[in-house]
Amino acid sequence: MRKISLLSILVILVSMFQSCTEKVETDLTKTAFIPKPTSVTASGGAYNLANAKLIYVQEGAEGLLPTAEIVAEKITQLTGTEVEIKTTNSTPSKGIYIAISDNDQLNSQGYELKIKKYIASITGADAAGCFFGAQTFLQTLPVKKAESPIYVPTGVVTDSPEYAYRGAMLDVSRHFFNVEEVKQYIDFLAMYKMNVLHLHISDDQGWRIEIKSWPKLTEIGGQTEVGGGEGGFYTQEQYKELVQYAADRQIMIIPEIDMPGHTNAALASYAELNCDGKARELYTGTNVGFSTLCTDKEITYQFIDDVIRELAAITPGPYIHIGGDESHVTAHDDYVYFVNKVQDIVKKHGKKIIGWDEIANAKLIDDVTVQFWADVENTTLGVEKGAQVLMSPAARAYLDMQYDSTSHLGLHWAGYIEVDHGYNWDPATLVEGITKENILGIEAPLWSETVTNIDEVEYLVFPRLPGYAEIGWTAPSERSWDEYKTRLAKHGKRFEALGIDYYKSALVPWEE
Ligand code: TNX
Repeated sequence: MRKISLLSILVILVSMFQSCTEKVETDLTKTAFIPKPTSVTASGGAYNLANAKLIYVQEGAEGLLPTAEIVAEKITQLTGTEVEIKTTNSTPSKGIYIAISDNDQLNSQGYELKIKKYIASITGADAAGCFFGAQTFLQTLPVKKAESPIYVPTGVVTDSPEYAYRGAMLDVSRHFFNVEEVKQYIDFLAMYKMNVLHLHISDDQGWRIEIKSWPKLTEIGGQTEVGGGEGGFYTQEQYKELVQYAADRQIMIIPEIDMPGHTNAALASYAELNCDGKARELYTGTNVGFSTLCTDKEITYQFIDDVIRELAAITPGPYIHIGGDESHVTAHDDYVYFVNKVQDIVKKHGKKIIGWDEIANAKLIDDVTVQFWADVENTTLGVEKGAQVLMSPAARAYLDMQYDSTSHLGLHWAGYIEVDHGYNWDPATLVEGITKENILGIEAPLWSETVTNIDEVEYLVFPRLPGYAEIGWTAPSERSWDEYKTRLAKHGKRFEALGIDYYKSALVPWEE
């Protein structure tokens, strides 16, 4: 008995000594935030995360509850203790507080994070701002479960994004990714304050969304993928589940039906969509530009009307992407006629249009966004016609480009994109004649010809994705590769803790 208590006293003494010798970080400006916030000031103290047993959410702002739940879950993972969520109509003095800000100086999607000794408060210009502020707070925490108390440096972060639209694309057609995998991809975007997931849900190799009025699209067109694997598709219920999961993380899903080219899966499912009335074979290769819908058949537009109607009904966001790229076997006039008609259909169903830069060759209705990927002429033509531009330059922002000639996944038709090359550009000055006023935002697409599962996706996405998130969020005057790479280096451990298989670029001074 006596011996045991002596031993326990010794254990207590040793652990006290250890915690005294562990340095508590009190300088908030040393935190490696990505994307880099507009302003960070330190106040030199420390907030003990043990105070975070309660998260208060402003009463009447129930839209903030998903943010509170995500923060609570993370804290529980790190501390092992349950975190309770409550609504309140007064500002608490202890815990975590999430509320819509009454500071009307905050820009849309902006927030203030104030960390004091007993309370961390996140006030956003809107629900999105609150979520982004919460992500900033989460980046102050250790990456793994800790045995000793967790301290967070005190101070204030004031922040808002450079561009309203910060996205990534996932091609689920060339290879299919299931609901769980797409949720993981959404989590990646959420960590870095990206707010758009563009889902490329139809292409030559696979049709991936249930359309109830055209069931063979998925019964036939969804049954394979590049390399001949079994493919797959989302039921409308599953798609809605993804939309909700994304919305809880302030991410909007933009679905893309690529047309008139990139449509072999549809042409294999319904013979009547082909000009010759003959169904095509399913395709599992990686060529592009060989398929086209029949632009002068009435049924083509009935088909599109049905698809867009069903898709618009389950897509709460304002946009539908109509593709329009690489329609090499559609005659120019037919292409223009087709894109004109499709714009009217999308508009009729209450959605705004995004299309790859080729669509600028058509007449553009109001409120169209042209996604620049390769052709400067097309894009400037789009701007002349009044379109906004979404910046996805293949040579800088394509997540499926290899890092260098040794990369075991990816393509290199637009060049190699090492981590610095992916980071070191400014959307507002990259293309002559396209300035910030024309730009809606930035998007990094991941085409999936060479990636078959989420681990392979991770290798191409990390560590480039945080860089694209920062380009979208942080003013160019505040960004430099030399400084960014030291922050990125500190995220390596974060990737590891999350089980992310990332590319350990030799250009980044990763921390051991
Ligand atoms: C070009 S980018 C494509 C895609 C391919 C991609 C591969 C664009 C609008 N079209 O069909 O998957 O290259 O990098």
